[in-house]
Amino acid sequence: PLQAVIFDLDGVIADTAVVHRAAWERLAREIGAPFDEDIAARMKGVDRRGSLDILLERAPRAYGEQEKCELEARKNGYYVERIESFGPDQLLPGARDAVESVRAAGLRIGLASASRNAPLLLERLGIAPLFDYIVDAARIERSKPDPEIFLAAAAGLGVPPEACLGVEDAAAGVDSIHAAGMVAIGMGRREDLGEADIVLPGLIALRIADFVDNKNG
Ligand code: B16
Ligand code: MG
Repeated sequence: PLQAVIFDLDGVIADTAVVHRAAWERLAREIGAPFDEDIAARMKGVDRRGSLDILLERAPRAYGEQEKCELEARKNGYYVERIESFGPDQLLPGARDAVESVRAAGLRIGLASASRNAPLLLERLGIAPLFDYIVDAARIERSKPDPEIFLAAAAGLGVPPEACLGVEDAAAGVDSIHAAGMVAIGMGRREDLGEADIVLPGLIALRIADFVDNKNG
């Protein structure tokens, strides 16, 4: 039976996927690297270095380790500048209700965000106390689609992976959930989330009761 729901943050709970994208696009312009829909889709849900490596695949020149760190810091500066002014208004529709309905159903709640800015963002959104366990992205070695982050969330909650449901907006995240042995709910468009077990337009459409075993039924 279902015991926990593990949420991704960017693009599921908060409207930050577009902010990450805009920051990468600005950096791409500055270094003369191409940026298109394909690159944006591949970057989604992938950690900072993984995203930078995708951006640099078609950059006009190669970058050394120290330069890569500088580019990451520059992109993060653009991102943080925007989320500093975020508040509860930047929660995606239905996000708070969805998380609270999971709690009301007696399930545990985890956060599996690759973002090192997740603690700041949760604070700004005013929902940090709703989570039983938040994975520390800085301690995750392998980016989504590797299962490490969702497995770490399940372990932190003290729940076996097969009793968890994962919620994601990115293809890499859906693959991470599946590799962890969990059921994947995708948020967004079916064509972006082909492998998801169920696709909903957003958390506003999540009815957690549909996923909880009904002992009387
Ligand atoms: P940061 P999620 C991911 O968060 C974002 O989807 C992805 O675009 C970003 O590159 C990654 O976090 C790292 O974020 O640079 O803030 O550490 O979707 O896993 O919540
Ligand atoms: Mg995401």
